[in-house]
Amino acid sequence: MNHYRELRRALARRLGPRALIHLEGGRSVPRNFDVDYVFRQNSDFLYLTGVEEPGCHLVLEPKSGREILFVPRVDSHHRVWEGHVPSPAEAKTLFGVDRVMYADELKKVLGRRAVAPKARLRDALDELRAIKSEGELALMRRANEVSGAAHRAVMAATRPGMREYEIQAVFEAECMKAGMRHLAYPSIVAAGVNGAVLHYRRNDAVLRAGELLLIDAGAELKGYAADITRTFPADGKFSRRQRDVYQIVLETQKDCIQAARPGVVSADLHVRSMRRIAEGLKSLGILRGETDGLVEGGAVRLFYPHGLTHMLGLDVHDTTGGKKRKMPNPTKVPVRFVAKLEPGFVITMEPGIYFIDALLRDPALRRKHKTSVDFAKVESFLDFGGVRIEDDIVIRPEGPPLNLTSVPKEIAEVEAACAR
Ligand SMILES: [Mn+2]
Repeated sequence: MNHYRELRRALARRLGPRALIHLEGGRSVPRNFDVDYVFRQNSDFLYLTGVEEPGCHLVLEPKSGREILFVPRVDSHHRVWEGHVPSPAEAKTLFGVDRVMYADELKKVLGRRAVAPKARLRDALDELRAIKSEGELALMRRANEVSGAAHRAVMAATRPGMREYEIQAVFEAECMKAGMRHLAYPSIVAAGVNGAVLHYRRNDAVLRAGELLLIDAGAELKGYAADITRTFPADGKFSRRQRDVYQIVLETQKDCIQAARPGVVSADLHVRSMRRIAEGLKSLGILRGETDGLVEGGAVRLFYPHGLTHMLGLDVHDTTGGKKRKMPNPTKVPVRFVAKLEPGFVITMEPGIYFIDALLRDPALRRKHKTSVDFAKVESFLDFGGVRIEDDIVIRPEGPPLNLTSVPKEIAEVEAACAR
């Protein structure tokens, strides 16, 4: 309760005493006749209230310190079908807001008074949401613990012959059993070559012996996301080739995690990861030439085409921190998330190596990178799929970040977690 009140006060302070803040929560969206999509509250509304019910509003009046939560007025028909909905009196204790009214009274309260322009409110929220409070970190730590346990359960339960969705069911059942009924994003459960499809969503193929399984999945708690990826062998033992590629990704990830400190620019970390991966692929004989050229010329991107990191919070790709934090990309590689890391940022660390048919068989790309890439060697990897390892970390004022994710990732640990 207190943590939400503190966040509301911080927003009020930021917008000044003359502002009148009105925030509308999410509304139910119909899926088809009499059926709504599973409701997920608007992230800003969750940030300020923790209220997970649809149809609510929040009004803050910084000058008087007044806070009013508006809840929908429901009739007896609604109660018959949907059950009890908290009354204003109940909502007051439930959500720790001084005053609760019905949503149909909103107009009466706002009258003709001007509310803070949307862009100003947006920016203030983005600035605040970038730095996680202790209360938020506690929720994120818990979402990560439960998701981590679910990843370990998946390693223990997976066998060749299972469908990807059966493995998905293991993950999601573990989260639900621990009380987390919502996922932070649709689970990616990708066997073999599907691991090279970055946003794979079909999850219906059979996992075969000798293949890797890549699972990118996380639960959310009060809206706060965990975003974790692990890649492990279907039969519990890495092959020589799988081990070689995996080790490059793992070393890259560990190196970038320890380098994530306040003041470091996220884009520089991305370049750091590209260099590590370029060197690893050189050691496998897949890439050749100067590392700088491989990074700046784009050859590495054929095998590692996504970002190293993104902000994490109430959105799985969370706000990048508002206008004040915008800065030019200091590197020569295109990257979407460019920010100086600050204490209290929660970010992911997720390098990967993939053998993506659509890129590696593209004639124009083959011509462009023919001196940097041994395409004959690449052919023998087109059945490989991909490896990604992703943890969630908190930037601390000093020293290395706090890693929220505790799931086996060293080769020996992964094999032990997969032991039959
Ligand atoms: Mn991620």
